[in-house]
Amino acid sequence: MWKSNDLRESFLEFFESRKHLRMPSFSLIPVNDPTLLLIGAGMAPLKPFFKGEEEPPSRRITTCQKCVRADDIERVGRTSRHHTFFEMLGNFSFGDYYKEEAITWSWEYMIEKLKLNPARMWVTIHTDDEEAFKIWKNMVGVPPDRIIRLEDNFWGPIGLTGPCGPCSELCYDRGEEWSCGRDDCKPGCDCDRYVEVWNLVFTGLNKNESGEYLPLPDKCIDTGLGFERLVMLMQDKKSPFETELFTPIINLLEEMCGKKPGGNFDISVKIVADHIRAIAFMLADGIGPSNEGRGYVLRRILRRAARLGKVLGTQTGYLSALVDPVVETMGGIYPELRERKDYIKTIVRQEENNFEKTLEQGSLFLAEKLDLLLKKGETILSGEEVFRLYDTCGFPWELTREMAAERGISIDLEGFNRLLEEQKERARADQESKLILKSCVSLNLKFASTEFVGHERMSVEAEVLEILMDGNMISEAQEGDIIDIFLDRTPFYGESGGQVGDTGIMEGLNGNPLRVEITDTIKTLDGLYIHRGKVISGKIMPGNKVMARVNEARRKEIMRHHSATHLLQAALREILGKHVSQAGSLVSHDYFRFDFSHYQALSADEITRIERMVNSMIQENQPIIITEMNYDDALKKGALAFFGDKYSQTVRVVEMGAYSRELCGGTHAASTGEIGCFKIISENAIAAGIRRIEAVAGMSAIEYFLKSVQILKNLSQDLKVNFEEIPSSIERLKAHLKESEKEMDALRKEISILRAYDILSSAREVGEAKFILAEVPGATQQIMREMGDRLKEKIKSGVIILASEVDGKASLLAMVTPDLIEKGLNAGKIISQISPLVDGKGGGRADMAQAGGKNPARLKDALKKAEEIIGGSFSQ
Ligand code: ALA
Repeated sequence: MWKSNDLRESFLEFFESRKHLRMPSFSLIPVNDPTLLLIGAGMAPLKPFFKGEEEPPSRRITTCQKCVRADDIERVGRTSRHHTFFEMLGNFSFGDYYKEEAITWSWEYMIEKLKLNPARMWVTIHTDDEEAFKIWKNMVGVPPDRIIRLEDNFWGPIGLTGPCGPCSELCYDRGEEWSCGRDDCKPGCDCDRYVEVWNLVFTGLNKNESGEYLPLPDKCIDTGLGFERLVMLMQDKKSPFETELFTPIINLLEEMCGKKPGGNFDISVKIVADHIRAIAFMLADGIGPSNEGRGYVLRRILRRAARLGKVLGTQTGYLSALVDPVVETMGGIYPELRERKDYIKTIVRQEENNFEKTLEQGSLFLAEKLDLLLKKGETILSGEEVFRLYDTCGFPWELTREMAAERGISIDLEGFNRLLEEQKERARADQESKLILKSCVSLNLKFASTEFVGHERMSVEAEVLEILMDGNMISEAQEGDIIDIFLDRTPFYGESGGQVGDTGIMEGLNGNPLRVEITDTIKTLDGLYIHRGKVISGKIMPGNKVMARVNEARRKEIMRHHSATHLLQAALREILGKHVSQAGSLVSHDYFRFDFSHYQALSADEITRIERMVNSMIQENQPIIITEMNYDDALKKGALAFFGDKYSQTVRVVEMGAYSRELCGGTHAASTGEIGCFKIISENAIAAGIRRIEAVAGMSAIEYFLKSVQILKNLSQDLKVNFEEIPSSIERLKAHLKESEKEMDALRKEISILRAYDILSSAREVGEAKFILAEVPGATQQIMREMGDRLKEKIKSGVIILASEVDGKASLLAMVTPDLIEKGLNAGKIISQISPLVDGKGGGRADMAQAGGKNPARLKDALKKAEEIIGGSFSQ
């Protein structure tokens, strides 16, 4: 029987022997593709190669790609073909071979290599694809009645835009017993009889932003063979969950919760086994649970699994325990799982704990709402409620939907989305305008790229190619206009890879008085540079020759900060561990931030050690060497390649002595010494398991130190001590303050005693009992209690009601002696009856109760009411 590892290997070898370059799986995080949240197909990371935007390292590539798809999450566990995490085997051709090879090789692999029974194979093609029909029939020999034409055999694009085309699928007939029984059950049916194992896409089109399908420069092939399904077939199992990919997880899970046959037990177990793989792989690739984007996908999957765990009867901590079998089964193929195992487990554990709290609060709240709806006979939970659960309890809407559905109630998703949108709108507007520019494919520009000379030079003579204003092409711009300029070449670095865009100036040549102040530079996904700026003088039009000059001082500071991020990353990996990997960054001229995976806050000691290490790397003054090389060679040399870095056939490797070697397209100082100085200014969490360091380098770091020293100097002058004595001096002041506060408290007490005596004299007497109702302006709740206690000492029997106003707020206090409690008086009840008069709420014990309120103007009314209550109950 085929082992899963051997199967994976046999596929890759099969295509290697057909001259394909085997590449390791790409990260689950898409690079430079704002239309895509996660990698969900083998071809997704290769989009630029299909589109001809980047040169592939080979015209034939084969991979086993990690994929996550969360759109069909509800079907996971119920069918044998839905998974959130799965592996996709694929062979790809970029303008090399086409249908004939793709089809015949797929057959050869399935029938000759894997020895699957050809009598059980069916194929589907796109309705109009005569070419594919002929190849299947004549070259492969599939009987025509087993070639099914399907209208929807058209694949892609993945994400909003990208390569796509008609496809052809290989299906394996598992036999009558798997059929749904419908008369028209055949390949393409939704049931489990005909398993679609391999999808061959004849990728000839690209869908653009306007929704048009345009031919790609070259015809390509993209195939996807579902690995889990293949293992299922080759091991003759009922579903992938019974194969060795899942059984170690399922066995442990059943051991933890005790097998409970019947009900939804089996399905829940499968869902959890599926989800834990997605969780482990996403965390390993540096995605941290959060409320945005892919972080939210992860959080949703994690919370769903955590909740199911509760249903299955497991203990908290069970999810993190399930990470072990995932790492054991898959860690050999995907070493990132092994490297980050502890990190993954810690984050899962933290999320589980947090979710437990959320779940308790949210479930109670939701149950209440659902009860109410059911009572009223309604069937829809409003968008506002769903949003409130999401916003205040961190409840994913999908979970609300599931829990509501369990009680026959649906949710107003539209209303929820509207509220969510409103909340995000403002923050997004800015980001969006940049994104549109970044992916400006709809502009119809007549040129394809901008030559970037900014690695070597800070100024260059260039030609203006196009000018945009508010997104429209214009033929001329005047003084005062804010415009976007395209040049044939530029020294301006365009915002990308975390580094901000350059600013500077463009000036006319040959006496042309033109002057444009450039305030930002953006790089589009197609590699065009957009210079945004304001015309200060003269006119600008396409065809003008200009001198483009980067603000050099600012750029040099940016370079210092960028180089410092590399040293920081090296130091973090040295001091915290190799699980640290970059999760994002922003490099500016006056500070930078660096996001990375790590499970807990850094200690003060760790921060100092990191700062020392980076500064000593700076002082070593190692040259910063940048080389262009082949992507594979770079990885072989151990260069760190991270999210946000662009991959292509040739990559830039930035080396700083022996400390750091990273793939990076940014601009850098010439040597580490140029960075000058480094200081961390803050460290905190931005998502579970993702930390953010903000730091300064170069002149900004010097300024930071100068400013800090100035503050110390001022302090030392104020305190009249020298620097070293400042802490002890502050300690003394603090002790002094505490002492004074104590004295003040004692004085307050004394005053309240004196006032209590005063009040006592105003007490009304009924037999043995004394009734005290008094306003004590300025008395805090604490003082009122003191006064109450004093008064109670003085009277054997009675009721005390005090009312005060402090800082515009009302306070009330009631005390009742035990003998009167027996007679039916109750301090708590009095307070709960009188506090509404001052817009307050309160209550307490029978002998003592307090309340605050917002309306002190009605304190007198409250006292009056108290008098009535007391009088009333006493006379009873
Ligand atoms: N890209 C194709 C798929 O995912 C092969 O099915």
